[in-house]
Amino acid sequence: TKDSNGVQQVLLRNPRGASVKVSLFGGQVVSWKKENGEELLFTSSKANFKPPMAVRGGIPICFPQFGNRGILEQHGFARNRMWIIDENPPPLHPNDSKGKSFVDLLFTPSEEDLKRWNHSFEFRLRVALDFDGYLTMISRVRNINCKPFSFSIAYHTYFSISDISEVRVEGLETLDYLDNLQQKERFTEQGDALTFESEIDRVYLSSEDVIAVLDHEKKQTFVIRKEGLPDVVVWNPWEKKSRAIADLGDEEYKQMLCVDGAAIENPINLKPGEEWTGRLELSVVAST
Ligand code: TA6
Repeated sequence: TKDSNGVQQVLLRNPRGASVKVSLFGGQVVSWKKENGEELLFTSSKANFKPPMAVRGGIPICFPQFGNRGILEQHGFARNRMWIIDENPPPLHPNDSKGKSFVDLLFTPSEEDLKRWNHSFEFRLRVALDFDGYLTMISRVRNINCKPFSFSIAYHTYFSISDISEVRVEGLETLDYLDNLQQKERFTEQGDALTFESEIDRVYLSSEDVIAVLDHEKKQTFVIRKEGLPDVVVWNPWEKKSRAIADLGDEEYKQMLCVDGAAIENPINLKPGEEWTGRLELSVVAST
């Protein structure tokens, strides 16, 4: 299918009617629906679907840089580039295909990109939807025999929630985190579950556990499982910052929360020919 700007999208469906839509622009998941058609990812009503900016919502991939402390644009360039469908990807484990509908995408740097970030790599992304509606994203980044390089990565996941003040996040309780809103960077989470009453912009470090995003009103919980992605970004712009974001409605911060599987504190270093794999699995379960 194509979106309103003629950008190609791939629609994945499972036998129960759940679906995932992936845009070739940015390799961005733009929709993940339950079998009852309920959309699970947030997309801003003011999102602009015209390249070269990433759509505000879904799951933009921040690569090869997270944030704006580096030589590249905010969150790197992968989300602002056209990807292609990878017709003959190197095989993954059979479990990554069995009973799933999936698409394999490929991103390689353009001449322009190489001028700004002179490392030749292949970024292969598999997006898969399984029988139970689980969404899995597997990233494989390979250093194509150039000098060693390091990168950061985040699956910038905009969860659709009913009301930010009714949401809790479990699994981050005792972790250290870097706070993007304060000068002194590193803190340790003291609380039990994470709740929200103001802007939050943190990177929780070395989270090995499963993360749960509990939406009290919808009585459902997003479950985040990840491998190779030790950090977790938690972001909500809240009211003041939302007004400064052109492609986000002033009140929409109430219906979104970003909880991103990421590798930020310790960038991934690849020697020539080496490949890194990062895996994110999202599911949603009914909860009381
Ligand atoms: O979540 C971390 C963060 O860097 C925030 O500071 C905010 O800028 C957010 O990402 C969105 O970034 P974007 O470039 O997509 O507007």
